[in-house]
Order: sequence, then structure tokens, then C-alpha cells
Amino acid sequence: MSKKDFYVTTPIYYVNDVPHIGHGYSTIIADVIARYKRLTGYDVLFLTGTDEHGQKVEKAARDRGLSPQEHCDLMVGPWKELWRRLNVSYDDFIRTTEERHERVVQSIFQKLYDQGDIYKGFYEGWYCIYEETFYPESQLVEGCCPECGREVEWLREESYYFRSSKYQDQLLSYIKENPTFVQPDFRRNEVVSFIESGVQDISVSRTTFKWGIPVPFDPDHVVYVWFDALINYLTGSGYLQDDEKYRKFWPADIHIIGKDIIRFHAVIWPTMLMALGVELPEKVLATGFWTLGGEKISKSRGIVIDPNRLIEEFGEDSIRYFLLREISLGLDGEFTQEALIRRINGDLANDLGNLIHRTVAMMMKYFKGAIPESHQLGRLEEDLKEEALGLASIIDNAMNRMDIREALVQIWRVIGRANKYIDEASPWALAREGQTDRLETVMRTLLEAIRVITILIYPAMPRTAEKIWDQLGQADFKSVTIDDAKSWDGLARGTSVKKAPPLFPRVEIE
Ligand code: ME8
Repeated sequence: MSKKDFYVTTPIYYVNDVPHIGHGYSTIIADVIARYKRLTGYDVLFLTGTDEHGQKVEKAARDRGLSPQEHCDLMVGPWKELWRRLNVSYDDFIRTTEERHERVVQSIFQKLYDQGDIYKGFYEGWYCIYEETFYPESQLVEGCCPECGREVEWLREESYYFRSSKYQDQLLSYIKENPTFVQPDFRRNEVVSFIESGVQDISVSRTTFKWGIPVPFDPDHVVYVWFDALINYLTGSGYLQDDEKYRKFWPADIHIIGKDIIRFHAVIWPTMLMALGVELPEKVLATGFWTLGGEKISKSRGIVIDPNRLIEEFGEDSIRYFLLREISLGLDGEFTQEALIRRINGDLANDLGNLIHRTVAMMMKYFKGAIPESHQLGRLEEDLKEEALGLASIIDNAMNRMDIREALVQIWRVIGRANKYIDEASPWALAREGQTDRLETVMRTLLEAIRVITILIYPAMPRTAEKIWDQLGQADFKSVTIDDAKSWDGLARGTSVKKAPPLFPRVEIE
């Protein structure tokens, strides 16, 4: 029996600052996957949340004259609000300062210590607060952090270590035997060579500041923020709290992350799980970065695009569509307003918007909106029907490879086909000539194709799909499943289409 449960996660975001569009990207990808899986009959657990401990958050709180907890309680608001505005359908939002999580982290730390996989040592080396990462001297670039270019600080403190090195060989065989564990492929190669160059034990506790989960058996130490953060995926699955839920959802099916944190997810995290005797996640998918002027969009580098402003100006589905359609998964993309507007005016207003608008206008004119029955299909109708009904399986294939962009390209191919069909079938000529049966067949065929397209755009553009569904005069979208996109003649008898304002008004370029 195939597993019908699906567990998808996003990174948990640092609350040192408010979100920018780059953060939106990973969360939107996870949302599309979650919605697609629900549509195809899976019971989904979609987890996102915030990473609230560590020196960086502590410093941000201090700079604002707040206690770290007050700061986190205030900062979590803008994150949740952005996910609401982007229509993100998470099932659970985890904060690492929650008691449920702290308990799990402490139990794991204790267990690994008891079994000898965590031991006490002495850390001496370089640390970047901004990346919350330790770097060996050899990785520094001109003495600075290789990731963000900031100054690193020399740390010299007593520290607990996790014995990741012990699991190096096991991890390497695992990655070689499971070639889709790390995606895209070129990232897997990077991970493999990193592991081959030698996995070092990692420092997993700090003594020089306090904002972290106390090490249960040594209160002078707090747990290193990354060790704490990675465990959120287990906490969210019910691990050590709710056995039934944990058995249902673990192992996670996919962790969506940015390429900057791949080593934590594809090296350290799996070794932690191996030490715990817990199954590894199915897949770690690393996305590329959105850049501005070639530089990573990043709040603390002052390179920012405020997603809230974009949503207000263009609507959340336009933003979702643009981010998903514009770049191939795993690669970087330059964010420009011109490119965004080009997609809105082209793909959304011209292609999709016009298809709906023209169809509804003709339906009002010829049938006062009432959806007609079909008669004998001609060659053109059979063609469009075949294209539309073949779409679900093409998309399934793309989505199983997590290729959301390709899924959209395929949907837009059929949207193009439907627009062309209107011109070929020329309903206006049929109306003029009084060919009523044929006109009914053409309009019904068009509406059926739109019905299928609407179901398939739902994961990427949920609000738009619901709006079109409503324009088609169909009942609540909630009961729709992927099977409805695989069968023809699904428009309910006796229903009528409705006029509505344009879905995507053209954006004038100043
Ligand atoms: O790293 N383009 O959190 P974080 C695309 N708390 N994606 C971007 C981006 C950009 N310009 N900037 C950020 C952390 N991201 C840890 C994670 S998980 C157990 C702990 C995305 O807030 C990208 O996915 O610094 C990155 O990995 C994520 O935001 C988290 O960033």
C-alpha cells in the first residue's frame, strides 16, 4: 500500500528581523507541495516556524532594549502575518522557545550524552554570529565569514561536542544508495565531496551567552542554536510526544531549505538522526537565492524587497506565480519589478485572465450564463479534451520531481491551447449563423477545459483557482480532488457562470 501521509517542512526562520521575499520563496514552495499533495488525497502535515534562540537573536533583542523572549514574542507576528497574506496553508507553526520543543531537545541531548555520542571538550576557533556557524581557519575568506563576509570572532570555551564523525561512512553510503536524498543533483555532488573531505565532530553547546535551551545536566551550557533548530522537524512530527502522529508522519517526506544551509541538513542532521536510531527524511531540497543587483537578498545586508508591499500592489497569487515560474528550482534568480510585471501582463492577464474573461463574456452573451450540454464533439474538441485530460499525469510527473516550474509551463501550454481553440472554433460565427448545437458544444468544451486548468493551478495560485471556480458557478472548491481533473463533463448540471472583475488587471509600466 502506498503511503498516503506526507510531511513537508520549511526552514524555521530567525526572528532577528522581519521577513523578506527570499524567505517567502521557500515557504511558498512548501505550500504548493502541501496543497498539491492534499489535492491528490494525501493527509499532509506542513510545518513551518521560527528559530528563536542563539546569539544573533539575543543581540537583536538587546539592540531594541527588550528581553530575548519579549523580542521573539513581538517578532513572530510579522512572520505569521506574511504567511497569512501569502495564503500559506501550514498545519503547525513551531517556535523553538515553546516548551514542547525544549523538552524534546533536552531529551535528545541527554540521550546522545548517555550513549557517548556527545562528549565534553574545548572549542577554540572562529564563529560568525550572523550565520551562527563555526568555521575552520581554512574556510575563512580574507579572515572573514565565507558565507556573509562579516567579521568572525575567536571563541575559546568549554563545549560539548556531537560525534558526527562516527557516522561519516554510514552517511556516505546512505547518500550513494539514495541518490534522490539531496536535490538537485548538483547539490548532492557537493555534499558527497564535503563528506569525503571528512566530517568533523561539531560543537553543540555554548557558555558565553545564555539565550538558548539549557543543557540538562550542565546548566552552565546552552544548546547550540543549530542543534536546537534542526530538532524542530522531529518535535513537529510528534516525536516523544505523540506516538501515533510520529508513526504516521515520520520520516519527513521533504525538507525545503535554501542552499546556504545544506550542510546542516544533509550532513549534520542525518548524523544526528543516525545517532538517535531514527529514520532519515526522504528528501532535502535546496533552493537557490533571489538576488538583487546580483547580490543575495538579505535584510542584514540591506538588500531587501518587502513582500508586503508587493502583495498590496500585485496580489499574492501574482507573487507566488512569479517566484515559482521565473526560475528553475535550485538556481538563483534576479528579482526585478520589470520581470514580475512582464509575467503579470503576459502569463496572467493576457493568457489566463483573457481566457476566462472571453469565455465568461461569450457565455453571458449567448446563454445568459447558463452552462449548456455538449453534443457530438468534433476534431478540435477532441484535441482540446485530450490535452486537458492528459495534463494531470504530466503534472504529477513534474511534481514528483518537485519541478513546480515545469508543472506551470505545462498548464500554460494548455491555457494557450484553449485560447487558440476559441479562435479556431469561432463561437461568434456559430452564433451569427444560428448553429446552436455546435455553439453549445464549443462553449461546454471550453468551460470543461477551464475547469480542469483551474483545478491544476490551485496549488500554486489557490485564491485565483477559487475565484475562477466561483465564476464557473461551481460549488465549494474544498471538495475537489485530482480525479476531477482527470474526467470530463464535471460541470454540475443547471449551473451558470458569473461575471466578475478581471482576475489580473494589466499593470501599466511608468
Ligand atoms: O538559516 N533567496 O534561517 P534564516 C531565497 N534559522 N531564499 C532565501 C533568501 C534569498 N535571498 N534569503 C533567505 C536560518 N532565504 C535558520 C534555519 S532550519 C532548521 C534553521 C531562505 O532566517 C532560505 O531557504 O537565515 C534560507 O535557508 C531560509 O530563508 C532561512 O533563513
